Amino acid sequence: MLTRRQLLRRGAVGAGMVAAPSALLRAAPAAAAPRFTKVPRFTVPLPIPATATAVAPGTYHITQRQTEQVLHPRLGQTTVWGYDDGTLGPLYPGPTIEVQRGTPTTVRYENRLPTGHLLPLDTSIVPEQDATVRALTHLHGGFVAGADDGNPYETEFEDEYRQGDVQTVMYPNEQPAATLWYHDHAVAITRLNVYAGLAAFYLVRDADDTGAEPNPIGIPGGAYEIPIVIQDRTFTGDGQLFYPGLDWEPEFFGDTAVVNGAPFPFLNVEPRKYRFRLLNGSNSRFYNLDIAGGPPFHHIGSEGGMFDAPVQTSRLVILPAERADVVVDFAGFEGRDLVLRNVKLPADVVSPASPNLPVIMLFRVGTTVTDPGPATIPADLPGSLPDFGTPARERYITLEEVLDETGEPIRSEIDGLRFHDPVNIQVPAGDIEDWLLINLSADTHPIHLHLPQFQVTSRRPFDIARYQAALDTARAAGEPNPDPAPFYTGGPLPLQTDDRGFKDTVSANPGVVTRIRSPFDLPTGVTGTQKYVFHCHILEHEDNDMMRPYEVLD
Ligand SMILES: [Cu+2]
Repeated sequence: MLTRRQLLRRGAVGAGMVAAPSALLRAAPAAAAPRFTKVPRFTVPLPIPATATAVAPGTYHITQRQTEQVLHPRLGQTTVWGYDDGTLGPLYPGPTIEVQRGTPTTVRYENRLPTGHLLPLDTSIVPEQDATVRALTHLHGGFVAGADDGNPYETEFEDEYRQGDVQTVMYPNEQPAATLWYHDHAVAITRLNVYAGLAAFYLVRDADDTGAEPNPIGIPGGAYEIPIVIQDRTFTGDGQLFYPGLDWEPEFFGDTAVVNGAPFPFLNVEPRKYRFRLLNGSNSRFYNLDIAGGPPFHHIGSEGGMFDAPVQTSRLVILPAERADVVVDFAGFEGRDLVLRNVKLPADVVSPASPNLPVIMLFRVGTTVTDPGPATIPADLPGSLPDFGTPARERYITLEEVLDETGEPIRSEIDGLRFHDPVNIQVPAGDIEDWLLINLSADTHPIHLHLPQFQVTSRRPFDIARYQAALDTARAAGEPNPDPAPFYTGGPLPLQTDDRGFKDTVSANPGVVTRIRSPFDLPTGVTGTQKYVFHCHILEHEDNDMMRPYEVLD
């Protein structure tokens, strides 16, 4: 008999079809409505995320609340969870926090969510089987102290934020201008909290990357700079968010592309250059974006900020939590409708995604230009090629999927350990380390480190079976993970285009050792042991043990 996973891999059924019937019954109205709503394409405009209003210079009060929002007229009012800055009400996606490099931000996050979850919750993977809604906000990509990071190792579960609780954090904003995002990170329910809507942009600006037009870099700005978060969702027959349950699913893939909160939107553009700050905010889905018959992407930056120079590409692979800063020039495409597609992934990037989601949104190119903007794509950008020098040490880190006796995934692990197992990685502050991500599973995992922006230095294929055998022997003897060097089956693979920049999330492909070189500096004035996590950013994996603590020792 085929397992659920095999069915998914064969594409025989969509994610929705494997849902526990109980969740469907609970979500469906008494009258026989269709199970799922198919939302028509390109009928609503792309929303531009609102900008958060500070309560005082550098100070924000953000409240998590449940609300109803019209994502698309076909859906009616959809219940979502949003971030409320106190002036605009709760929003999905949340309001963008925009800051200046060098000026710290204080944020007070207050949980005013219901105590019961909006979505089916598998309590079997939650500490103490506690079904109470918790919130915990993480600044993804932020260079911050452990206590301000919003990670579930620091909070040790019992200190996560229940209804009425307040999380207060300070973000120093010492880092280069970059596209960061804040999103929920409560242990074992992150996938549900983010799916319900708790995600928003956080943009760090500096004297070059002002966001205005013109600017010293010569890139588009003002109304021509647009943050775009791509997510996938499935909607029930009555227009509500559908999430399969009640059992943990190894991945979630929706049938509807939701961009800045709108299903399959269109964006009217002028025939000129735009800057799009792309974020994959999906739970599990990877995208390989292209603009069918349209202009290429000029890739200008990744998670850590700007590249040293743009890279032109017609395809852009973006995994959960990755960001791609791109310039797209619509000149010469006057009057055209251009579809942003999601095409087949490159062979080395492996995902069990089903159903496919081939269409994301539409660019409707007008015929007139209000303001011509930059005449050319700049040849030089203010970033640099990462070059961290000689590492103090190497760590061999295994990525593994745990299967039950029928071959069905029951959880994922790092180093053969679960999240709550004792910490095994402690890095002296200021050290540079190479982490070798040894992917023994069948799928690609986007691995995210809290704290640093790192460099991808190599990707090399290795023999999974032989390494696994050596690993089993080592584990039986209580020894650490073996060095993968004797198990390589070839030389370094070509790096991916986004490996050029500073990264906080990297695709670790199956059968490949992905070597990242990372500095473990702490922000100015931060002393003492700092607690962080690193994890797979497939949220279903992260929630079910593909996350580990690590410490920076000062
Ligand atoms: Cu994963």
